[in-house]
Amino acid sequence: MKILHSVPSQDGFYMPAEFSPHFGCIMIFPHRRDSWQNGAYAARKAFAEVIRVISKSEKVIVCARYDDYDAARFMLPDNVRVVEMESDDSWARDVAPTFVTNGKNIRGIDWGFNAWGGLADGLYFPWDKDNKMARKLCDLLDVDTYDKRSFILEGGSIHSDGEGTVMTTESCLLSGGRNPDMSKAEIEEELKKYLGAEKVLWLPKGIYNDETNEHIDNICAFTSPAEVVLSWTDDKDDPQYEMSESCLDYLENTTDAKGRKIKVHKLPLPSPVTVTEEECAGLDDMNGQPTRIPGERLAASYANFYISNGHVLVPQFGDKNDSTALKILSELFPEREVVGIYARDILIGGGNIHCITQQIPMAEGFGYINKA
Ligand code: KQY
Repeated sequence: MKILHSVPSQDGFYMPAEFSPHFGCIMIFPHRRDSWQNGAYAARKAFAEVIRVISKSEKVIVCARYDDYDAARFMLPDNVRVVEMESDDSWARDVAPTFVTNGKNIRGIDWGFNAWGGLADGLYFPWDKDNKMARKLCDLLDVDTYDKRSFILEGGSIHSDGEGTVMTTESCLLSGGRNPDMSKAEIEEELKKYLGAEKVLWLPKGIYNDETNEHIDNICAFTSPAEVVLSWTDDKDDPQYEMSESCLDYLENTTDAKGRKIKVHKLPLPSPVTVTEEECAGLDDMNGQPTRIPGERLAASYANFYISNGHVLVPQFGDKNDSTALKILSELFPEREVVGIYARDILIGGGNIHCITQQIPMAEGFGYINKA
């Protein structure tokens, strides 16, 4: 594994779309008692279900802390690789490397991670174990690594169509806790250089009360080049309405890197999901402060799905719109099986299925272990 100080796009590397073939997927076994209620018991069951489905069509590598290794090994299928690795929490999307490819090989990007805003508005302290994971994972996989720790970025804040277009949100990437000394134009330039993109789409907003400063992966996702789903509500009294509307307006008035109009499919949101008194009681406090307050609205969205080689794994909330979301996504992914997974116990941690997964693209020059 070499540490690289060159620039991926200049080396011929780019970030492929999530719907392109994968070698596998990285996940982290949950443990943090102020993120996951009742010692992460329910979250572990939900993660295990996600892992079980993904592992049907791609290799899953699960990082577990020393203390959790036995529990992870016991709960997870034999074809899943469990490796011991320390972490602060369990958001592989944000702390694992972003992988780029030149069509033959893959490399990882090691971005800086500061728990979604550092001392300005980050969600926990310290975050040093999480910040080391991308490099450790590149080492484990034996892929060369771009050192970009000077730039704060989480994987959940970017989506790529693999054809030159990357999407993000202004609310997240221009937030004061990430790269406050850089202008929007400078941030855009870094995204283009590191993700091999020619155009960055800046959606103004994300999901209401999303504690990541509104990651793109909760509001909008590519389902194919020039085609996206956008989280949507028709309720004009919901603060989400204006947020989604501003994104729709933006998407309808722009084109992608290839000059194509973007086809937008509205993906209805579930009715607002709020955390209960009982759930809050199951969460440890964080440095003396409650992690969540009963009645707090969680950032529930069906757009936080994961596209594996064989499936699309979609969060479900016990809501009347659960089946509508599955139907819409089934039509958009006709070659994959669309599977709903009850995900309230992941949502309580502050994210969902996409946030706990990070895909490793397929490449002919990479494959250090047998395929799933
Ligand atoms: O949504 C994500 N990508 C991560 C959410 C982190 C929440 C921490 N409580």
